[in-house]
Amino acid sequence: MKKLQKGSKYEEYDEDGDGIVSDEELSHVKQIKETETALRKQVAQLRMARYTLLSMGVFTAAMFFIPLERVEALSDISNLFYLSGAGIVGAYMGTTAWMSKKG
Ligand SMILES: [Ca+2]
Repeated sequence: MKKLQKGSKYEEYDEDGDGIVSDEELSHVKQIKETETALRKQVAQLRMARYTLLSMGVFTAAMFFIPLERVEALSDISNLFYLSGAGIVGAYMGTTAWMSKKG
């Protein structure tokens, strides 16, 4: 009987922990990898949406401490900032809702 090397990275595919990676368990590998990739992507998107929301909050709070003439000079940029930030967060929420509905 063939064995995996000690500390093999494929050990995690032994799902029932009997020390044997069976054909059936190997056939799950692709599915597991796909799920892991999807999960990583989801986490990255969640992080992006979170940081966007956070930076919008910080930006808004910072506005209170910036002299009025600077706020006015920056208004074009800040408008764009809010619109694109809301776009990112909205797209995240939309796709998340759509994906979870799709299953
Ligand atoms: Ca097994």
